[in-house]
This record gives sequence, structure tokens and C-alpha cells, in this order.
Amino acid sequence: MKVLLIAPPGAGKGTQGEVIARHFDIPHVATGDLLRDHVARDTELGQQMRKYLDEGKLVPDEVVLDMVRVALEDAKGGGVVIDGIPRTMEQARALYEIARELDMTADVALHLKVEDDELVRRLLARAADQGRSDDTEDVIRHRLELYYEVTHPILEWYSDRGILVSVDAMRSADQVGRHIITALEVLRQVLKGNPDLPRRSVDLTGLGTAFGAPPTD
Ligand code: B4P
Repeated sequence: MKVLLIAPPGAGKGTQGEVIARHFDIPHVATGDLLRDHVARDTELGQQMRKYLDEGKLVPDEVVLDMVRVALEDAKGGGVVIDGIPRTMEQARALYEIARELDMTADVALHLKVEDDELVRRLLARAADQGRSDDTEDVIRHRLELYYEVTHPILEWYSDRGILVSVDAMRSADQVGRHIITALEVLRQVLKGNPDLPRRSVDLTGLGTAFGAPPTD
């Protein structure tokens, strides 16, 4: 299973990326974690990237694309869950080319849908808990603006490719995780039987209420 996670900051990319990786026993590649690791180790790259992270700006494309190429080469032939990239249309196209070269194109682009107030609430809660340098209210707002400006439009591209699956991530992390694993398990079975099946994007955000769960808003 090769999964891309696309979501605004605070929607649960890191959280659900771990759940998916554990369930399918595949590597979890999170560009944010890789960048923060460089900063924490004070590598030359980390020193150059610290300012971008602190200010909630996107780091240069080539930095994250190089990281993800190495990770995809390591995972070649197996599954992988990628969280944090693509964040721009340029990254989406470049990632697709790298993935094609390595025969590692995504089976699914998983979109976690969460309302803005909840995103801000979660990130401020994380700030109190972990003190991440980019979890201040001003920087969170900036990261959100950036998401809607340059990342959100990529969803349409994945939708057109027929691999977009949208889930309601307003529920508890456990509920969201169960929902995602169910959807991915179904997809895995379908693809196992016929990997070349023509694909169609699917919006599962109304699924909980359709089966009697209370609405989240
Ligand atoms: P990321 O590390 O990707 O940061 P993020 O968008 O905030 O997501 P994260 O995974 O940490 O949070 P999550 O939603 O899981 O990027 C950080 C920075 O790195 C960027 O601003 C940028 O500078 C740089 N960067 C990374 N990739 C880049 C790229 N491709 N191009 C350029 N620059 C790049 O979780 C947030 C919080 O919510 C957690 O505390 C979690 O516990 C909580 N939570 C999750 N799900 C929940 C739920 N269902 N209910 C309640 N709380 C929940």
C-alpha cells in the first residue's frame, strides 16, 4: 500500500501516518519530522532550514524532494506512507515523476478534512504540550493561509487522477484511524484482485452520519 497524506496543519497527518504505517507494517516518511530532526541535530541543512520552520514557511522544494527520493528508494518494491509532501503543485508533479521512475506511484492520496477552528485548537494544545516553535497562534494562522493558497488546490489534481479519498478527521484520533484503516483495507483487497482497475476518487466524509453516528459540527 502506497499512501500520500494531504491535510492542513493539525489535521492529524503525523498521527494517522503512524497508525497506517503500523497497521500495514510499512515505513512512515514525514518531511516535517525529517526537517525537525536536522534542526535538532544542528546539521548544516538544519541550520539553513530552522528559520523556515520557525516562521511556518515552506522550505525550498529541492530539499524535501531530495529527502523523499532517498526514502522512496529505500522503500522501493514495498509500501510506504508519505506525510507532509506534496505541499505545492510543483512538488506534486516532481514527486509523481520520482515515484514513476521508481515504480512507486501512490495507490491513494488520503485527504483529512478538519475545520479551521479545530485545527487551531489542536495546534495550540500541542504548543502547550510540546512547545514546537511553529505552534504559536500567528505562525499557525500563516501555515493555514499557506495551506489554502498552495496545498489545497492539489486535491483537485489527485481527484482527477482518481486516487483521492477524503475522510472526516473531526472525530477522535482513534475513530479517524479506524475509519482510515477500514477504507484502506477495502482498497487493498480491490487492488490485489485487479491492480490495473480504473480508479475513481471517493468522498467518505459523510459516512459516519450515514451509518447513524452523530454529526461532528
Ligand atoms: P509538518 O510536520 O508536516 O507539520 P503539520 O502540518 O503541523 O502536521 P503534523 O503532522 O505535525 O501535525 P498533525 O496534523 O499530525 O510540517 C512542519 C513544517 O515543515 C512546515 O510548516 C514547513 O515549514 C516544513 N515542511 C514540511 N514538509 C514540507 C514540504 N513538503 N515543503 C515545504 N516545507 C515543508 O497533528 C497536530 C496535533 O493534533 C497533534 O498534537 C495531534 O496529537 C493532534 N491531533 C491529531 N489528530 C487529532 C484528533 N483526531 N483529535 C484531536 N487531536 C488530534
